[in-house]
Amino acid sequence: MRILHTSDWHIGHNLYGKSRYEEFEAFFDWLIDCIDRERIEALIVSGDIFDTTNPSNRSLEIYYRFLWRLSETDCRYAIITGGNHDSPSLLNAPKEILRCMDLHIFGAVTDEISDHIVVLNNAEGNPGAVVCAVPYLRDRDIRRYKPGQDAEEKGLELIAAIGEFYRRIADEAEKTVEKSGYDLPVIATGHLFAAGGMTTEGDGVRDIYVGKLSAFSPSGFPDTFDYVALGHLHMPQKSGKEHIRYSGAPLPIGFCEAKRRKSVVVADFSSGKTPVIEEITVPCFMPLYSLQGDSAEITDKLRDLIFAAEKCCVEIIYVGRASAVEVNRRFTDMVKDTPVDILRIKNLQIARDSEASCDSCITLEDLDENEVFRRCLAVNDVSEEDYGELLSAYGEILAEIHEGDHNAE
Ligand SMILES: [Mn+2]
Repeated sequence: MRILHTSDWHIGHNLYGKSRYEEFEAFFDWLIDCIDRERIEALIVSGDIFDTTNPSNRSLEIYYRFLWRLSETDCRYAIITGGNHDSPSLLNAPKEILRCMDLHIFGAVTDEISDHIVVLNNAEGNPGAVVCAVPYLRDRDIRRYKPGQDAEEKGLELIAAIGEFYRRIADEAEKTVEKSGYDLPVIATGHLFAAGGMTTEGDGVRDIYVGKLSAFSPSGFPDTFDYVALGHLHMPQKSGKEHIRYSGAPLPIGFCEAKRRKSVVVADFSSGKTPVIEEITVPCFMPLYSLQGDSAEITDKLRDLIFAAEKCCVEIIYVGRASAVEVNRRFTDMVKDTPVDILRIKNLQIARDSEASCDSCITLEDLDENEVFRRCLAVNDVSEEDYGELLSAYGEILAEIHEGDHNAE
């Protein structure tokens, strides 16, 4: 059984307002080719299918077109699980019809743990592997509300509940293996932040645990699992052990990821329960460049890019004394009618000066919602002692906004 593991597609993501539909289409063309070439028999997608809980119709079209094309390949199964960016009810809406094509959707956890077990048959029609399909586990799905708990207690309880869920599903998988009469490999999925995971600033990974002190330890995954296909972190990485992995996002989610290699993972179980694991590099469909320097340096770099005549997106970090208006005009005039698209110009000098004097030159784009709230606390003379409670309450509100399944009814 050959399995391809990917996650964090974030279909519909835009980069500073620039839509990326062509990149998504190019990625799915490549993925279909890759699935053919690698003779993949099952596809696992570990959450964050869409970038928002309310994706555009174009995003939906790209997703369904991909699923249809997948059904035309020799890949017999897809296991698609929800992430913290997804609307569970949106993913689940076409669940029944997709199941007819052996495309199995898990928007959120259900009360019945056996619903989350999928037996994959091999080419001969015999059981070949068992998948424990676990989507992003929301606090309200797996933990009972108790009044009066602080953020840390809630966080620790949530982590314990996640561990308990994996233990229960591992037991269920073992029963399924026993019933099958074969010595089957067990594969689990997850969309969570495993302790020790790597992120970079600006890579679009949104905090999911309100109590920041806790993260799920990869040693909490039962030994029953022969492979754990994780999503949530956008950099490809192992989590403690060889067989517990984040595939990472296939497209860079921000300029900070411009030079990072993107990949998907192939896990091959043809020689037994220990998989042979291989990372396959995803090509870059739209080069991103972050150019930093004074006017002359940036002008040179832009000239090189224009000369190369390759479609690309650029972020400019300008260090110098010229006014923002002048800088913007100079560089946007330069790239006019060329394949170079400037998405963002940041004036580092003005930003530095303003930190020392006034805030008027920092735009909202430079701050995330947590930073805005911290500034609001400071302006309102809230004492630092009260920050903790207020920040965690604010975190809960943000989680409700980001993760609320607003069209569920
Ligand atoms: Mn993600």
